Amino acid sequence: MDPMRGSPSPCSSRPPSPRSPVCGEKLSSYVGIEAVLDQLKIKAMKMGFEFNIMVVGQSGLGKSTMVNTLFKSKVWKSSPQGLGGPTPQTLQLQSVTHVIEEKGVKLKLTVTDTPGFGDQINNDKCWDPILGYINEQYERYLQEEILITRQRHIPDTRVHCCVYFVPPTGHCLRPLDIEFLQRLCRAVNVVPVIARADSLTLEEREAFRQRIQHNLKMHRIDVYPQKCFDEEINDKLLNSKIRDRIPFAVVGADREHIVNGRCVLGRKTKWGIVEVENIAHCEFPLLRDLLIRSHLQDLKDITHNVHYENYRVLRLNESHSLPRGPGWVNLSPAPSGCPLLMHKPSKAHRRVQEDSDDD
Ligand SMILES: Nc1nc2c(ncn2[C@@H]2O[C@H](COP(=O)(O)OP(=O)(O)OP(=O)(O)O)[C@@H](O)[C@H]2O)c(=O)[nH]1
Ligand SMILES: [Mg+2]
Repeated sequence: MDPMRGSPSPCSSRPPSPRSPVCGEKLSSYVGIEAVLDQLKIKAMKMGFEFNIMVVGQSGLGKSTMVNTLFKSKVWKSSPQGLGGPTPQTLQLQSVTHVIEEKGVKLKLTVTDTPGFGDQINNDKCWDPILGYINEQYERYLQEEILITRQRHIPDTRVHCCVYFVPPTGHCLRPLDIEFLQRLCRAVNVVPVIARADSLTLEEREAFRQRIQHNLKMHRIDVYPQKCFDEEINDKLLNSKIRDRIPFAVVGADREHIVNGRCVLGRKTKWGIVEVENIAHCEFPLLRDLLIRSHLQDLKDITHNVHYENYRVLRLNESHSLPRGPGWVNLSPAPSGCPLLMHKPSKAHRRVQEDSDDD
């Protein structure tokens, strides 16, 4: 037991016995239900957490640099091997996984880097490989889930959040971004960011942000955190503050510099250093806090209860006409190269799923 917090030590494998009633507390009225929180905490700490992020955007916007920034930034202090030197162009989808441990809590963080799109003469269907990958992970999970003897813990490679890089043109969203985002938002949680924000002045950033927000609204692109999933007043307050700041204006860097005796991640320019973790310089800390500190579990819940659920329903409906036999759980192959178009889920739909999960 941790004497300071009155909670069980994370190393203890058994939940603590319920607290003895304090003097004056009625013996008969105390059951010890609160101990369930400790039980959940111990279980969660033993299992650890899995979280998968994907970065998407046009070539050269700093996606690979951002992956390195995430891993090198101060919360994790873990430097993947092979970093240093110029970042090569990404030519295929690749994932980097690190297990990060803080105060006894383990997080298996996977970031999937994708090749830039949009530099072909014909950018038709340039979203196919990315949507194909997202659906492939849903399919994997589904195939495991429908097995008669399924694993107790299904490895989760589903993309919980897709960070979409908008080029810092200072104008508005391009038709290609609009088309891509419309498709992406139906399949996954999307957090748009203004890439290479150091190329815009503070006024330009703000005006660009507002124009992008307007574009998103006009084209009904429902980025994360989606308004329809705010469940209570506190969610609403917090999320509406986040919605006002989205897209975050981010800067990526994987080099460390000494500023006033401190070692900081940043981009060295002739006139000074742009510090990526300094909120006065860019909004990378807001992005990181949203992803890890405040909304990690919510991103996972929406992925499971909404996006994956849509995929599952569609796939099971598709296979409904299959004859039932000994192998009836086998689904027909997922349509390749043609990501499923999904309807916007209702809040009620998500609730129903959550209820059934609780059961
Ligand atoms: N000014 C500025 N340059 C950046 C930023 N982030 C990355 N860069 C630079 O932009 C160049 C391209 O960065 P990458 O991270 O390779 O870009 P990418 O989006 O992964 O490119 P592809 O792999 O081709 O899709 C590199 O020289 C980076 O150092 C940023 O926030 N600001
Ligand atoms: Mg790259």
